[in-house]
Amino acid sequence: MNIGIVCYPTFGGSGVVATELGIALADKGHKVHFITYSQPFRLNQFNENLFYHEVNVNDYPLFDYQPYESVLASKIVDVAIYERLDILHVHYAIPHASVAYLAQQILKSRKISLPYVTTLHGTDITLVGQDPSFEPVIFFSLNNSNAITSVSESLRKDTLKTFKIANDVRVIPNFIKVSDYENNHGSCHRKNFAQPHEKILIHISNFRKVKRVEDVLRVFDIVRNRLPCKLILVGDGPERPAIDKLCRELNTCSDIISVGKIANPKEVLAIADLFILPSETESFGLSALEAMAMKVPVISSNTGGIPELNIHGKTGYMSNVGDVEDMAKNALALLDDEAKFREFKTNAFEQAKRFDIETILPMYEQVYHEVIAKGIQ
Ligand code: GMT
Repeated sequence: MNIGIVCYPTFGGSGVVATELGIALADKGHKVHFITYSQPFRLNQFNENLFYHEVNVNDYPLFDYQPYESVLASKIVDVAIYERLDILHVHYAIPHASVAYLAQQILKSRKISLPYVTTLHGTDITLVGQDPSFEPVIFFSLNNSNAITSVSESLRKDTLKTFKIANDVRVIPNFIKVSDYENNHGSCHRKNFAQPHEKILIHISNFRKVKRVEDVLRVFDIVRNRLPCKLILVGDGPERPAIDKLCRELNTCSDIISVGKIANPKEVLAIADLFILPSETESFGLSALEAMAMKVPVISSNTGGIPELNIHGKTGYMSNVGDVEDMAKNALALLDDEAKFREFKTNAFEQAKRFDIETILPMYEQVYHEVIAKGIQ
């Protein structure tokens, strides 16, 4: 198939999923065309089946807001015609689903059929999607998607609760390529971050409010009072100043290592003992899956789609949002008991294997085949 993919190329779960999906499809022989405003950060390898089409919005003094959607729609039309796309797959509803619809209608006027699949990732429904100013556009473009997928059952339910759409929403969970994790002999050395007797806690996110990174610091503070440990923070974002302030207040900065944004965090995950994910809401928790694939148990909140991934008492523990005392208690229960910790590491990896790309990729291919066969109305 000739597949067009539209996504956010920046650091963030939806862009990672879209890019890894595109790479896996290309490895399988499909031709994959990324249509984005900059090169997706994980699209950093040569593959004869992978193509990147940049969307350039020219500055013009009249515009207070750049007409990105119009340029993206025009680019999709161009790529669809000249690369003969069979299907377009857009990740994150806003604004990609409505842009896909516009491109589809333009192509239809030229007697070209381009069905589109919309994959919902989470905040496009649970946060941004709740904003009434987007409602009519999201409702319309979801209802007109030729297929909708969501990354968890929880997100599927949230979508159907928020938007009374007639369209079906199929769950296709996020994935990892297990073999990449099994063969990871990284260059990140534990001794550069912690003493041999110290444990390493890790958190990876885009440091937005929804991630509750302050809770990570509070959990770490409690655990650190009980046993020697370090905290590695991966990522950056708007909450960073608040985090810096809190670690000064708690007097824990000397034991926290902020490494910033990392394109592929496997290597640093390889030296961690526990992954902390206390999010307010989380449709899936791809970073937790990446941690589990590295045999790192997860201490998380029990919100959204996290329970579909993290099995309480087996691959990690879950607590109510904001209950940092309980999260710290759970972290200590694991770090204090070597046999239990080892068992949880194995369980985490076994659970991650259920989300291997080998299992998930055919689900997307199936959706593409069905949608292409059905065509557009
Ligand atoms: O987690 C983020 O803040 C980024 C966001 C995105 O769209 O880039 O992530 C969402 O999509 C990921 C990939 O499907 C999911 O694993 C994350 O759980 C989801 N984030 C939230 O729901 C907050």
